Amino acid sequence: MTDLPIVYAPEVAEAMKAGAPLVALESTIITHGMPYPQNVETAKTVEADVRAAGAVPATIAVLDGVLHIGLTEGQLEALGQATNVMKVSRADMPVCIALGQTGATTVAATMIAARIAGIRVFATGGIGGVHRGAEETFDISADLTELGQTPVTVVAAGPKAILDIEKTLEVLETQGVPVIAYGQDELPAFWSRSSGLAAPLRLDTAGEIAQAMEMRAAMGIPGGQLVANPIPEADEIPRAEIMPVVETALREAAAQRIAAKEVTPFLLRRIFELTGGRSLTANIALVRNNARLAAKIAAAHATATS
Ligand code: PSU
Repeated sequence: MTDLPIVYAPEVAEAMKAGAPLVALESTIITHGMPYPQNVETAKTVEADVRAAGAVPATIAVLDGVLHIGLTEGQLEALGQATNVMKVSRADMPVCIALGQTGATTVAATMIAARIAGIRVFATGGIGGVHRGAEETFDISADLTELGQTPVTVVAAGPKAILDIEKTLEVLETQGVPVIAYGQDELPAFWSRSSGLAAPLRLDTAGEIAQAMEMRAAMGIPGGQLVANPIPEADEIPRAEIMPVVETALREAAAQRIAAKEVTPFLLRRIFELTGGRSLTANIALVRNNARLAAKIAAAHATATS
């Protein structure tokens, strides 16, 4: 049998032994979601937010063929500046590890790694979903099917507004994934608190979200939960402002025939340029907000199961 090369950061290993709350964090947002140096600064700040909220952060990445659960500051810094890092999902993470390569984990890959490590809660910015025009391209993120099969609660700020949000909700429903808006009825849409669509479920406390996760496990239902946490009001870009920018970026992506894994990084980069950096400020604020909520959910879960 081939063993999985896996390394736990000391802080993570200690928390696991003590049954302390842990929050998984992904690395694609560092390598493909934000420019340097804001990517590394944000990764460090988000880890500090998790600690301040009483949990231990575990940023996940594949470094030279080893799955890391928790990164040192030096590793974060190196990853944030590295070029030609793979963006790995369910399909390519085993290949990346087998060949000794370096890969940043998407939501799907981070969920798999969190499951292996026994981490139940994970914070990110926004999940991948059904891209516009998917009826032609079949471009549907593997994040959605992962949520249907891997038992991790993912805290995001809702589907990115670059997606077809209605179709994303449909696929999540088919996959049996509870989509839970936190503290409001409407589904948030990443940079905006509003999407124009009602969320399938609403919960108002971290404790309730942890209870729902535990009940799912008790019933033997596979899969995770998606928590859609609205961006703080002070940081949001209202829908009316962001949507025309999104449309422009989408038109450019189509004209340049950007496809598959390149679509999301291309759109995030163009929206950053078109908003004069405002989309990045919002992105950083929403990730931090998600990290804080994830830490509270992890703490409630640790208390309930200790
Ligand atoms: N959240 C962000 N920025 C990102 C992502 C999430 O704020 O870049 C990444 C996640 O890793 C997610 C990926 O899995 O975008 C979606 O990519 P795709 O649409 O190719 O599945």
